[in-house]
Amino acid sequence: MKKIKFLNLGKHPITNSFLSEENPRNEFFYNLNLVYHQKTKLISLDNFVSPKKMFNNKYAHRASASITMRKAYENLAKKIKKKFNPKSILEIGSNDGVFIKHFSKIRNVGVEPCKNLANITSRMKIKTYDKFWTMNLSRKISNKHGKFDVIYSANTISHIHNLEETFKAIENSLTLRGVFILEDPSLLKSLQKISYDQFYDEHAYVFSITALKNVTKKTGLEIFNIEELKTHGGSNRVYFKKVDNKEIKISKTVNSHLYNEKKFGINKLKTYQLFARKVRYSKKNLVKIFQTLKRRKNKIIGYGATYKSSTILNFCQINKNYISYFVDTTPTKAGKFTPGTHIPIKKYSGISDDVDYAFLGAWNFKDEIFKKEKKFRKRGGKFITHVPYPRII
Ligand code: JHZ
Repeated sequence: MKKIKFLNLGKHPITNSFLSEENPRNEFFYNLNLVYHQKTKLISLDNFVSPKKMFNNKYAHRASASITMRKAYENLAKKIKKKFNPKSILEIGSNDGVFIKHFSKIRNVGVEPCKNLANITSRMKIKTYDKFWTMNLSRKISNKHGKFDVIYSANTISHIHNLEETFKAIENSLTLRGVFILEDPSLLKSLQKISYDQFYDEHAYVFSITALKNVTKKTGLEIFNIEELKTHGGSNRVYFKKVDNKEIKISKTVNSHLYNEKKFGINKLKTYQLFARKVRYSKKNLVKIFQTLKRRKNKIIGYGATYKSSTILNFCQINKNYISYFVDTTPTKAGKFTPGTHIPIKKYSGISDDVDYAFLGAWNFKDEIFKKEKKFRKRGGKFITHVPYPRII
């Protein structure tokens, strides 16, 4: 299958490798290049990083770290119960249990290859397999627990390299009338917002509906509904059913998404070449903002040491010379250093009075953060963002 390179984002470290020492020896770097797959219209990284290097016993991200997400998962659990009334549910990438814990009254099983996270849900008495999702695991789980009425996976399928096996294994674990619900960042939204930070080692793919339709063709699954979400800067919640299940009707949302994507040019290489030009322009302007503020002796910190921001910092070479430190609410990131750029991360306890500007690493939580940081903004403190274009807000 032919793939065409359209953007070179340079050398990048493992985004999950928050460093215990400032200048470690032998930090691992790989080339972050984006490619367009001519046949399927998938957008992916050119070279995948080994899953074992990324998803390990020291996985830092906690899905429950923000109020926005905790509420979103609680509401979704209510919605799924009402709509599908499942007797069993499986979650692929169950992280710290923020979603699956709402299904304690039915058969609930988690799959989570990061052992430190799997231990959290195991302690909650949720049967959790600390393994990667494969056909073998799907068979093993089905033999032990039966098939599932709902399979849910947020921000995980885009991390798995072998898509055909992944979807076939999901099909294998679903009951006849079962539904699979996937949530992942939207390619269309990433292109529109020039949020190239959606591309990093873990995000092997950023999905369009067009590509998802193409790659699931031979897997026995088909899309029957799509919801647009604000989470993670713009995501799609995509509902799949078995092709043989004719009871569920295909909603108009499917064709309207395909139409909108086609209109935008998702199927055309030149759309990505234009995106690449916009990314390089965005970098130039973001660096200019940092340089100007630093020249004027402003104190700049980072707000939210996200995985996404790793792409920005490493691509734009924004390091300690520009950002004094990051603040982040995640306990496992506190006291560490950002991968590649080695900026210290402090445990969040408000923004200190000497800070003039804060770079919004967690721009996808802007509303939640602005609500929390009224005092900082009132005293003249400002945020720097690169989405949809570099500016001070
Ligand atoms: P957040 C991770 O990416 C990795 P990241 C992963 N690959 C993925 O796909 C997405 O999640 C879903 C902090 N924060 O969710 C908490 C504050 O400090 O955007 C988090 O460290 N204060 C699985 O890292 C980070 O920001 C706050 O007020 O890009 C947010 O990370 C808030 C709201 C957040 O995902």
